[in-house]
Amino acid sequence: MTSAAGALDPRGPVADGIADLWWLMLAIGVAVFVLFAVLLGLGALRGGRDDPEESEDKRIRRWIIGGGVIMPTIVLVVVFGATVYAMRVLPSTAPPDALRIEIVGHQWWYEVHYPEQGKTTRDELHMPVGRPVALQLTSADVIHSFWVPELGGKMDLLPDGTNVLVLEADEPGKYIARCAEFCGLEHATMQLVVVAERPEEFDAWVAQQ
Ligand SMILES: [Cu+2]
Repeated sequence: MTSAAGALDPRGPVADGIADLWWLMLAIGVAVFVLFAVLLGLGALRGGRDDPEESEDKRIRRWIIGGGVIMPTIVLVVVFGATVYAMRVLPSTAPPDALRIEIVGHQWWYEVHYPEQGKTTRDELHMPVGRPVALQLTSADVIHSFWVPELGGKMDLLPDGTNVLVLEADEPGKYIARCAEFCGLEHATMQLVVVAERPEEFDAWVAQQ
């Protein structure tokens, strides 16, 4: 079965970190929206009846400093902290036990090469579950991008360099990697099937002709 679950149904530790950050930002966004909707409602109901004891100046300062400085600072610090934490979850260099896979983007297909296994495939990537894979991404022509929402973030395939994307799948499954950078007429059809399988199944696939 090919999953169409998306980034909010993560199937690996890297995608987990990204999804957690997304939910936190959604929760903060909803909380801020509700708070301001309530304040707006209260303001409308009170109809401009102000506390006569409080000077205009003081009131303005309270809203500007509280709503315009303190609150955004708290939100930004929390989001910044959570982002830094999520970035620590996302490996930027390949762990030593990672399986190395080279991917070359072409108009409009992916060439997949396993240097240690001496295997090459087209538009199909097999990976063992529970082990990080280090994808070395490059392009033979224009800029493409590689994205498996259930497993991790997006990474560009550049013609003049190699980018490394580390992914890991927790459970066996099939996922679609889509090209996420407009690369020409058939960009929309450019995709690759990711087969995450148990290590023994992966070894059997490698052993196949
Ligand atoms: Cu494309």
